[in-house]
Amino acid sequence: MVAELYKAIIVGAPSVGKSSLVRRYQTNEFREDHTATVAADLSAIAFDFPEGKVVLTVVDVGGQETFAGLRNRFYEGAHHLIMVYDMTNKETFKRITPLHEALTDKICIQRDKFLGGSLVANKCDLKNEAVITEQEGRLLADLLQLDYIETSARTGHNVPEMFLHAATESRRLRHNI
Ligand SMILES: Nc1nc2c(ncn2[C@@H]2O[C@H](COP(=O)(O)OP(=O)(O)OP(=O)(O)O)[C@@H](O)[C@H]2O)c(=O)[nH]1
Ligand SMILES: [Mg+2]
Repeated sequence: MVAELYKAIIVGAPSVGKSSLVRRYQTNEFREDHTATVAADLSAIAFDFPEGKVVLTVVDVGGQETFAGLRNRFYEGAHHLIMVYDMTNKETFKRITPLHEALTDKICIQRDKFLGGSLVANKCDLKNEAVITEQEGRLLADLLQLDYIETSARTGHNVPEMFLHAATESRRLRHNI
């Protein structure tokens, strides 16, 4: 059976843990060091839904790149938007709204609907150091019409759920279900 193909983009300020989330999902590893993603990294994640196979291409856009130039084409044709901040770093949270504004101008809008997306509060293993509360996160998610999820690339908490959600929501958008 032919797989359905979808594209998700994962964006946010530098060092929030975008690449770590992808790595945790793909290889079940975690690295303490930070190597800035240059331009963007692509990965493909396959899912078996009862209705058939789904392949989600994940475009992990380097944080520097995201804010340096929105002229690039990484965003085009995306079905799902994953916006990540670091719950221990207020600056990364503040950058979500302007980034969302810039992206909604840029990303495909189907049938006058914005694409679905998630607001990801990463580094929840450091919850005792968090400066953004769950309430603040949920409020912003509601405002931007994103689904709120707390994750940790370090422990793996909610990481499979986050990518499964992206695939499920992408299907929903296409099939109008
Ligand atoms: N404690 C903790 N640290 C994390 C977590 N996720 C990532 N990190 C750390 O945060 C740093 C940045 O992680 P990256 O995944 O490289 O961040 P990024 O968002 O891809 O950064 P850019 O590619 O520069 O945009 C690294 O030192 C990681 O070890 C997490 O869930 N918990
Ligand atoms: Mg990266």
